[in-house]
Amino acid sequence: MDADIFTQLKDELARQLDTHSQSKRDPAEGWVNFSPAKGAGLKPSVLVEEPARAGMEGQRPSPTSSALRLVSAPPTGKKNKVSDLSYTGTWETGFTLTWSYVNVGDYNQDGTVSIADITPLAENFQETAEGEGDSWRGWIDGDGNGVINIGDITPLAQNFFVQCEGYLVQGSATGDANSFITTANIPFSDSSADGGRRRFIHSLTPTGYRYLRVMPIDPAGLPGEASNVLELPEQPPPPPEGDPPEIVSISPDGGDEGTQVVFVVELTGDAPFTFLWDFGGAGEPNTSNYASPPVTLGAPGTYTGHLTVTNDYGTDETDFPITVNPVPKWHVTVVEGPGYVGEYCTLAEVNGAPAIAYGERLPGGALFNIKYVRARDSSGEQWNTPVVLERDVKVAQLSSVVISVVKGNPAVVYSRQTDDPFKKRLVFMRALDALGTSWGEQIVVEEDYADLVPDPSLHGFLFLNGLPTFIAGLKYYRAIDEDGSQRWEVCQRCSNR
Ligand SMILES: [Ca+2]
Ligand SMILES: [Ca+2]
Repeated sequence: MDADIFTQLKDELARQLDTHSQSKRDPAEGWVNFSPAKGAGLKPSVLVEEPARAGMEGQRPSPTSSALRLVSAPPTGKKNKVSDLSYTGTWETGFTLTWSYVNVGDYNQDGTVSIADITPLAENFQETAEGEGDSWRGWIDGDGNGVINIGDITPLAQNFFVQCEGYLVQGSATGDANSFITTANIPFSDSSADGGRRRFIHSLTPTGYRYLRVMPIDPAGLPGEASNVLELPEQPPPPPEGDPPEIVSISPDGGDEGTQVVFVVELTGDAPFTFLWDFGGAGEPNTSNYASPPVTLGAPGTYTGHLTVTNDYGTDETDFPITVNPVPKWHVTVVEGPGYVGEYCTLAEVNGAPAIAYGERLPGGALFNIKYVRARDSSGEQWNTPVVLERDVKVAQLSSVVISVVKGNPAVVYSRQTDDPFKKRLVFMRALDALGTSWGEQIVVEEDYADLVPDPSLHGFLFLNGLPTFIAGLKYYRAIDEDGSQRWEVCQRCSNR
């Protein structure tokens, strides 16, 4: 810094202060006799002591020190008005106020307009401040002409010894200028400059007011120029009083597959409630708004349901486990298909495995193949290729193909139409081996057995007392030899006729 510039600024300040003080203040006694220190810092000796920091709002301290020549004053006047007070936040989160420090002439932003504020002027002398806004240079261009120049001494002189001790944050319920009361006192030291304008940040949660302003005070607590007034949004009404839902328990925790269960929640809180159930895929329906929804459980497994309960005062939600237990079921194996297979069928155990005799209805519907098939294993999981016992048979209606084991080998009896439509023939066949791979000749048990009723049915094919026996309608048939290969006899007509 050029000492000449400093001297020039200092002289101008002295001249202006002299003029200024004659009209507004006591003569600036003691103002003379200062000079810039040589070297770095260039802090001019302050010829005026600061007033005692009373810290008592509204009370100006009496000048007790003989060295006290000037009495401080808070920033006042239109140009010293904080006009950028703003807020962020909500009633829920609370509000944060920000504003910029305003004290015209306090170029070094130390809170006081004093001789020390010449230094930044001197250091930046003749620099442009055009478009600098809130930067350091924008601030020290006190007369706002876009250049740091001798003219910036004038605001300094006019506000000489104006002091900002801090800011009062004031709230009002109505916004009326006289209704603001102080809610916080923010000391000057709470601000930060960060290379530009000094700023204040203050967080608060208003109670009973929604209009806010800040007010600079001097060390004596005297208020200066009030800032712009903020109007906060209207405070939302307080939440209604009542207990939110709290889920205590949910039952049941599962059930058997395919069964319907009704889920019930035990909860506390004030009715009415709304419910949102999600059963996590455990059954149908998968979601419900019922308080106690019925659900038909689906596939076995472990599922995670979710329940949300809401009332006017809040919400509670929770996961809950649903275990769907498997139910033992019949094991089903399709023996033969497709086609019209499986009419007139009967089942027997043949050498330790299930075997079936049955009819296969042929295309056209009038004729059948009489077939035999045995499983490869005792549990009937795998089946052999069916053996055709007789082709193109017209099976007597409401009759059957009955199977049994005769002298160690599978055997069947079935009924069929003869060429005479009024006659129904009973046929016996026995396999030549224990598994039924190959079969013997047809034995006609009776050429026309339907003489009692039109459609006697076949049942109860047994190897009884060493002889194959069965019934057809109420006629009881028994072979005369153990493998049924000889003539059969009708032992008894089991009726009164
Ligand atoms: Ca200053
Ligand atoms: Ca200027």
